Amino acid sequence: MTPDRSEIRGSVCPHDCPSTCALEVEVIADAESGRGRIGAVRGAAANNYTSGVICAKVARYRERIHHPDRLTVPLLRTGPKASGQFREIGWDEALDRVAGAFAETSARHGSEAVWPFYFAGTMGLVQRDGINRLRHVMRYSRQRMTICTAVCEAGWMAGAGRFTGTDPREIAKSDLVIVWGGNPVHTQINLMTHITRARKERGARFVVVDPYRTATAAVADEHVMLRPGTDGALACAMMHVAFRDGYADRDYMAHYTDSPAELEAHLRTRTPEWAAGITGLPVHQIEEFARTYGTTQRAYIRVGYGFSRMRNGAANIHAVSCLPAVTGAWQHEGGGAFWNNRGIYRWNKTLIEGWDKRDLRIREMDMSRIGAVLTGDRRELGDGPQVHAMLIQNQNPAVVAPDSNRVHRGLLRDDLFVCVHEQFMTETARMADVVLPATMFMEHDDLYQAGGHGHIQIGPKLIDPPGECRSNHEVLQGLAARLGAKHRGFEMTAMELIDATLIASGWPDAKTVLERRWVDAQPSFEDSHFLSGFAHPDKRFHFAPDWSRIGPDHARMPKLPDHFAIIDEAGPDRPFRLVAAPARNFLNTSFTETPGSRRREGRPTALVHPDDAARLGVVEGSRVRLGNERGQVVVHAKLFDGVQPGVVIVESVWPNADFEGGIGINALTSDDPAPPFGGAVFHDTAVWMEAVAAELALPEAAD
Ligand SMILES: Nc1nc2c(c(=O)[nH]1)N[C@H]1C(S)=C(S)[C@@H](COP(=O)(O)OP(=O)(O)OC[C@H]3O[C@@H](n4cnc5c(=O)[nH]c(N)nc54)[C@H](O)[C@@H]3O)O[C@H]1N2
Ligand SMILES: Nc1nc2c(c(=O)[nH]1)N[C@H]1C(S)=C(S)[C@@H](COP(=O)(O)OP(=O)(O)OC[C@H]3O[C@@H](n4cnc5c(=O)[nH]c(N)nc54)[C@H](O)[C@@H]3O)O[C@H]1N2
Ligand code: SF4
Ligand SMILES: [Mo]
Repeated sequence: MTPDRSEIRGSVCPHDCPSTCALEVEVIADAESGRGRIGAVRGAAANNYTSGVICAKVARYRERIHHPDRLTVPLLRTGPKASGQFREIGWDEALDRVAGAFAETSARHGSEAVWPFYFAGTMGLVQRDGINRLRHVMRYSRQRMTICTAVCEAGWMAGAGRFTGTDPREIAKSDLVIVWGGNPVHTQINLMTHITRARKERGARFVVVDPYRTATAAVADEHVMLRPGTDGALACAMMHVAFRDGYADRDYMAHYTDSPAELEAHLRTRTPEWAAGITGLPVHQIEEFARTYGTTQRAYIRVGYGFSRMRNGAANIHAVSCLPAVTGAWQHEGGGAFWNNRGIYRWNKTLIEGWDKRDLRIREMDMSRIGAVLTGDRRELGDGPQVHAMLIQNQNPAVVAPDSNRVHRGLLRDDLFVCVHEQFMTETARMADVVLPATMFMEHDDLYQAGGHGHIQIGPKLIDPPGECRSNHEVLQGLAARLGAKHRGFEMTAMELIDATLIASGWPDAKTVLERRWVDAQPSFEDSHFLSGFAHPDKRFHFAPDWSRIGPDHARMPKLPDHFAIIDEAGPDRPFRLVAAPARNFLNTSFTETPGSRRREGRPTALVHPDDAARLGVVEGSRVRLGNERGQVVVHAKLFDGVQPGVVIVESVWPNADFEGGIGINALTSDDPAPPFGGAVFHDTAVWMEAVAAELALPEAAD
C-alpha cells in the first residue's frame, strides 16, 4: 500500500484576530483518492511577529475544517423560519432564487431595500470585502462598519490621527509593558511572545489594566483592576501626577502637542483621589502606577479593544493615548503606544470593493443596530424603504449582535428574504430562506493585512473543499451574472484580484509575495513613533480633539480627556456591571462547533464576586439569572475574587442554544451607538442578578 504523502505549505490565519499568524500547514494527500487533508498547523518560525507561536484552537484546525457538520450543499427552507427544516437544492436553483429575490425587492421597493451584510469571519480582503462590489454596482444599501473597531478608531484618530504606532516587535526593547483593556492570552497570543522577551531579556515590568483577573492579568507583575468604563478617569489621574511630579516632558509637548497648558490646568482637579472614587482603585495604586509610568522612558502601551466597548469608549481610548504624549515616551525605542496598523497598507480596493461605483448618497445603516434596522427603526431607515432582502457572509448576527431579542424579531420577519452563506449551520443560517455552503481559508485564495503587526501575506488554496462549497467570490460572481452587475472584479479570479490589488497599491505582485511569504510593511521608526509629526494638518498630537471631524454625535464629547459619565451605571434596579469578554477557546462564535473548544470552555458561566454571591445566596456551580429591560439569561455561577464586587463577567460568545431558554448573552447588551461615530458597547451593561432555585422534580401529572 502506498503511504499518504504529506508536505508543509505556507498559509495565513484568516480569523478576526489582530495576530494574523503566518502558518505552516501539513497538507496530506490521500494515497488512494489523491484528495488533500490537513494535518498539523503550526506558526511560522521565520516570521518575526508570529515567531512560531499560534493559539491552540487554530493548531487544532483539522477539527474545524474536516468537521462532519460542515455545510456542503445549498439548502432551501421548507418549514417555518428557524425550524431547521431545509431540503437540498442545486447551486443554479439557489443562485436563481437569491438573485430573483433581490431583483424583485429592488423592483418593488427600490434597490435600498436590499442590504448585503457581512463582517470579518474571514479577514481576507477578497473574500471579506468583495460583497461591497455587488452592493455598490447594484446601489444596495450601505453598511456602517461599527461592530468591532469603530469606537477604537474614533478614540485613536482623535489624538494621533493615523492608525499605526510603535512596532509591536519593539516591545522586546521595553522596560514597562502595559496591556490596557485587552486579554492577549485569549485574544492574540503572539503579543505574549514579545512581552515575555522583554521580561526575560530586560526584566521589564508587565501591567494589565482590566476589570477582571484575566489569564493575562494572572501572569502580570501588576493587575490594575478598575471598574468597567472608568479608564478615562485613571488616565487623567496618571497625567495629573505626571504634571504634578515633574514626569511631563514639557519640551516634547511644546513641539509635538496642541494644548499642553490647557491640559495641565484642566487636570488639576483630576487627582488620584478623584479617580479612586470613579475607578474603585486604591489611591496608592494609582499613585504608584502613575509614578512607574512617568519614570520609565521605554514604556509601551498596547491599547486593547475591550475598553472601547463602552458608551464612553472613544473618550477613554483617547485619554489613554494621551499618556505617551505627556511623558514623551514616543521618543524612545520600546516606548509609545499601539492600537492597530490598518493605516499603513494604502490599499487601492477599487477592484475588490467597486469603489468606482460607490455612491455616498445611498443610504448607510449601522450594522450593530441590525435589530433596529430589521424592526423598522426610522433612525436607521431614514426615509428609505424597509429592508426586504439580505445576503449575509462571514457573520452570525443572531448571536453576536447586541440586543438579540430584537435581532431575532427582525430576522424572523415573514416579509424579509435572507440568504446566509456559511461554513456551518449557525443560528443565523437556521433563520435563513436559502443557505449556501462556504469554503474555508485553505480552500480558497486570499490576501491578508495584519492589524496587530505590519505584514502583508497571501493564503493560497491548499486543498479542495468538501462537497459543493463555493468561496464568497464565486457566489458573488454567480449573483452578478444573474443580476447583470457589471464590474471588472467579477470577471477575475481571486488570485487575479490579489495580484492586481497588490500592484495597484504599490506593493510587490502576488508571485513575489507568495515566494517571499510576507512583506514587512511596518513604517520607519520615525513614522511609527510620529517623530516626523502626528497625522493632523498641524502635525501635533491633539489633547483637545476636534470631535466634529470624527463623527456626527460629537457635541457631548469632553473637550479634554476626562471621565465621560454616560455609561450604563449600576443602580438600585440593576446593581451589577456586566462585561461579556471573549472566551479563550472560541473566536466570536467560530469554534463553538468544535468539540475540543467546547470541552475546554465547559458551559456559559458568570464569574461572581464571593461577597455578591453570599448576599444573593448564590453558591459555586448554582444557576443565576441575569436580566435587564432587554432580556434575561440563565448561566451557572463561579465564585471569583478577581473582580470588584458589583462586577460580573460572562465570557462569550456561546451560541444561544447553549443557554437555558435558548437566548444568549447578547440578549442583555444594548445597541446604543457609542458617540461620536457609533459602535457597539458589549461590555457596558447594567444588570440585576438573582439565584435560580434548584428545580424540584415534580411527579408527572396523572390524568
Ligand atoms: N457578547 C459579546 N458579543 C460580541 C463580542 C463580545 O466581545 N461580546 N465581540 C464582538 C466583536 S468584536 C465582533 S468582531 C463580532 C464578531 O462576530 P462574527 O463576525 O459573527 O464572528 P466570527 O465567528 O468571527 O465569524 C462569523 C462567521 O463567519 C463564518 N465564515 C468564516 N469564513 C468565512 C468565509 O470565507 N465565507 C463565509 N461565507 N463565511 C465565513 C464563520 O463560519 C462564522 O460563523 O462579535 C461581536 N459580539
Ligand atoms: N480566543 C478569542 N480570541 C479572539 C476573539 C475571541 O472571541 N476569542 N475575538 C477576536 C476579536 S473579533 C477581537 S475584536 C479581539 C478583541 O480582543 P481584545 O483587545 O482582547 O478585546 P476584548 O476582547 O473586547 O476585551 C479584552 C479585555 O477588555 C476588558 N475590558 C472590558 N471592559 C473594560 C474597561 O472598561 N476597561 C478596561 N481596561 N478593560 C475592559 C475585558 O475584561 C477583557 O479582558 O479578539 C479577537 N481574538
Ligand atoms: S492567534 Fe489569532 S491569528 Fe493566530 S492562529 Fe490564533 S486566531 Fe489565528
Ligand atoms: Mo472584533
